[in-house]
Amino acid sequence: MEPRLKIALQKSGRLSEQSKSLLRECGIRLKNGKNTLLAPAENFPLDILYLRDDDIPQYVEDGTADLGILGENVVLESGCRLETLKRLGFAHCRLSLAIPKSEPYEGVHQLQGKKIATSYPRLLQAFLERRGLSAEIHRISGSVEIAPNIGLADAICDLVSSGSTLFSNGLKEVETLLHSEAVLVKNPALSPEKGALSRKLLFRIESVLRARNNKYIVLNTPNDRIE
Ligand code: PRT
Ligand code: ZN
Repeated sequence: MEPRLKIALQKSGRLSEQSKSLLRECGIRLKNGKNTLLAPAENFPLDILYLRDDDIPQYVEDGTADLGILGENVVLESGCRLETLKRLGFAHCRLSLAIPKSEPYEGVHQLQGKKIATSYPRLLQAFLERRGLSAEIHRISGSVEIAPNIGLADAICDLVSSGSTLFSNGLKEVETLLHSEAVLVKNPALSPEKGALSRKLLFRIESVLRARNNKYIVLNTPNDRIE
């Protein structure tokens, strides 16, 4: 039987549409199986596994999926051993510490011994340790930004893109731990056949990204500079 690759994508969320468009731009026809967990592509030996993004690192590490597309923030927080093949240029965000706007900020030492709410306890812990600090980390899975207002925490560590969520909750960004974007990851121990297929897919993805990038440069070059 011909080998097939299995790629894990986020089922529904911020990464879903762009992950699927990237594969479509690679010339891969995806079926519109809305409620299926596993859907075969029609013209490439690829099966799509639709998961919650948090589950993707584990599935790829243990080989249930060969590849995955997810935020680098989730890869790093998971601690799973995965190989990052490519940064994909979408879903840019940063993981930042924020405190109430009304408080003065004099430096990271100010967070020593404070209560910090986050969905990224490992990355936060590592950041604090690198600075010789310790804090009371409260792991919460959603609506982290309301924690200071309800007295649950002195600070938060959360993903930020436009900054409007922090702003509307009366918070200000004071430290950036990580800049993240969507990445393509791979199980480090694929069979030679699957390794060859994944190189073929990566080659197509790289061509799509290069073409997108060129288009971007042309669109942003003043007309009198285009030969
Ligand atoms: O259901 P599932 O578990 O699969 O999805 P999820 O709810 O855990 O993740 P989802 O879909 O919200 O995000 C998926 C990935 O998108 C994240 O892991 C990041 O890699 C990336 N990403 C990019 C973001 C953001 N930008 C982002 N702004 N993820 C979350 N946010 C949230 C942030 O947590 C905060 O609540 O948006 C809010 C801040 O946005 P601004 O624009 O107000 O600053
Ligand atoms: Zn998630």
